[in-house]
Amino acid sequence: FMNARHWYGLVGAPTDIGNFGCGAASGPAALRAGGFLDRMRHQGIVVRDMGDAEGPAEGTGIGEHGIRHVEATAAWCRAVRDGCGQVLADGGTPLMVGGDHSLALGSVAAASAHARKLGKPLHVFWFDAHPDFNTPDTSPSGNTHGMPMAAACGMGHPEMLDVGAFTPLLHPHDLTQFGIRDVDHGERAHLLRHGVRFHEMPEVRRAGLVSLVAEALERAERAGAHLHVSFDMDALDPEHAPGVGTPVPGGLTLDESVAALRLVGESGLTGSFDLVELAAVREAGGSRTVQSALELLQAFLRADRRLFVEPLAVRVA
Ligand code: EXY
Ligand code: MN
Ligand code: MN
Ligand code: MN
Repeated sequence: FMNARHWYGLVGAPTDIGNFGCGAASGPAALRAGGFLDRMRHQGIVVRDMGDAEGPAEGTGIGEHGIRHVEATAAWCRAVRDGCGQVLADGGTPLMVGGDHSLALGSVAAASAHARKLGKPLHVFWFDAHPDFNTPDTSPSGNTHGMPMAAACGMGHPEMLDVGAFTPLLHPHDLTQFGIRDVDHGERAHLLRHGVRFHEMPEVRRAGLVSLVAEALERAERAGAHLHVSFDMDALDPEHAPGVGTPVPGGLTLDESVAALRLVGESGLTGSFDLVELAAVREAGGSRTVQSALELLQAFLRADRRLFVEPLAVRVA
């Protein structure tokens, strides 16, 4: 018998095109150097290194639309879309490692196309200090890493809306955000108008991260959704992840985030996963941020129910 074990495909995206110069391009190499693949293999978890997506070394600056490097961002997102799409087509779970958060537009495009093929709705869990729900007219910076979720919901520059084979990629009611603590004025208007569930830190402190995640998992379960999880390292408090492009105090602890990702894993609902904004080069001294990233990924992978539901043994003729 050949038992096809569930497997994961690491898709690196070594770019900070969405927050140029923040250092997030070092993320994939830093995670590999931190021993991620060996550490998983020693625990019997199959993670195949699919290599790195490729894209432009730099962009063309701010256009008349007020977005920085929009064409280059879209090119990187298409490369990430194809890399993650290949893993999904081959029956694996993509682990996209960034790189800045604009790249999640690519991994979400792959997840949305796959969900549509399976006849499932797409649900997204977004762990982040930021909603990343800006459009060109509400963005204070013009940086595309603050825009991917607005684009996924069909709002933004045509170049970004064209990353997917269709738009919108996601219904805003199926987007749940955790750890939010830095929302721009116009962005908040978008979130409220479109009915996005964004759990800000005061609510997370009151209700508890795990219970909010459990509620969202119930919704995803009821909907029979393909769940895409996108973890921005700046969701963590800077104490646990100093090496990020846009740190914001008062974030999630590593422990509660590990507990939340363990619960997500146990649901067996996760079809694709991002870990982004790992700007390890920005961190003076040790590798606190890389260690946090390793712990988060390990918590999810060790708990992932898909690993334990042994697929039907395939009789090898
Ligand atoms: N909301 C601010 C902006 O749009 O420029 C900051 C965005 C930070 C985005 C990081 C990836 O989460
Ligand atoms: Mn983000
Ligand atoms: Mn963020
Ligand atoms: Mn709805």
